[in-house]
Amino acid sequence: MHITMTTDSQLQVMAEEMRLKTLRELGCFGSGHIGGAMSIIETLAALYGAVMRYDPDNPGWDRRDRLVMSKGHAGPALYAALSMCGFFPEETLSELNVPGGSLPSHCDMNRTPGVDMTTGSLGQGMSTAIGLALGSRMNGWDSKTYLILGDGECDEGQVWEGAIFARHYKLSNLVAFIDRNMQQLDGYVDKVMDTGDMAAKFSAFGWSVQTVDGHDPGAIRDAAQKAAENSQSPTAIILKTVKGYGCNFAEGVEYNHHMSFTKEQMDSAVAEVRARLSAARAACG
Ligand SMILES: Cc1ncc(C[n+]2csc(CCOP(=O)(O)OP(=O)(O)O)c2C)c(N)n1
Repeated sequence: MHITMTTDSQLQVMAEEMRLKTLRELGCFGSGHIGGAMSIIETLAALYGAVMRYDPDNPGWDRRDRLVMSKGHAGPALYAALSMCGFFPEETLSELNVPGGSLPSHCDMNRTPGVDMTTGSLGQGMSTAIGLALGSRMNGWDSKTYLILGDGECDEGQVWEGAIFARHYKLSNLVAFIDRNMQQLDGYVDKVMDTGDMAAKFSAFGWSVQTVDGHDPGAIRDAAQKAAENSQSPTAIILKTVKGYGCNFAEGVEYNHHMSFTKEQMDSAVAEVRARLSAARAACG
């Protein structure tokens, strides 16, 4: 079971709704990981709107597809997606970071319905996603595991150890998205640690590689569907993204990883996204 968004423009509407909910969620808390949440919205819309198999009434269904948000600080974007898919009521989004609540800053599978893996220590999501993919295969399930990595996160050696492992075991049911927004916590990726040509690197590690516009949910859906046809190797999908995309006080700002903001700034960002949402709805006809 999943929401089936058949057209590109429907997926675009879903993405803008998700962006709006994520901003409101962060707005309730007053600060947060805006940059990396905004850059991954269209991927979540494509996955939850048109690609993944899941059942919100049975989040632990063993034959579901799994998502590992390895850049766990983007939890708020995932929570918006999960609420839109019916895993919990939308009102819960106002409880981001509330002590003892179900929506912690970073993803926690023991606290949030629909979160498939606990994350936050960068690099580890590659290993846990591999475990999920291998486990699915050993159980004879046709489930897929989708992994979301940050490009700064790819500084972690664990990512590349996992890349070797996944290729060796031909984990074609594993698809890794790399959020190539070229920024990380303390600045631009090429200044902090230049990771070079990410597509060439994954290709050299034996993965099938695609590169797509990470703000085009239809292109991301198509790339995921193409990956599903590959039975020989894991797939890496490099997402060309902009950190803070669509949030007017974050986009284009060097230090937009974790931000505080005024009510006026957030109101202005929300108003702009509302306008984008109206335009996307109008494009749907
Ligand atoms: C092992 C580890 N080292 C350092 C950190 C601190 N940290 C949190 S987010 C971040 C930068 C992540 O950048 P990137 O992966 O590019 O994420 P994005 O820009 O997409 O948000 C760092 C260094 C961490 N969470 N885990």
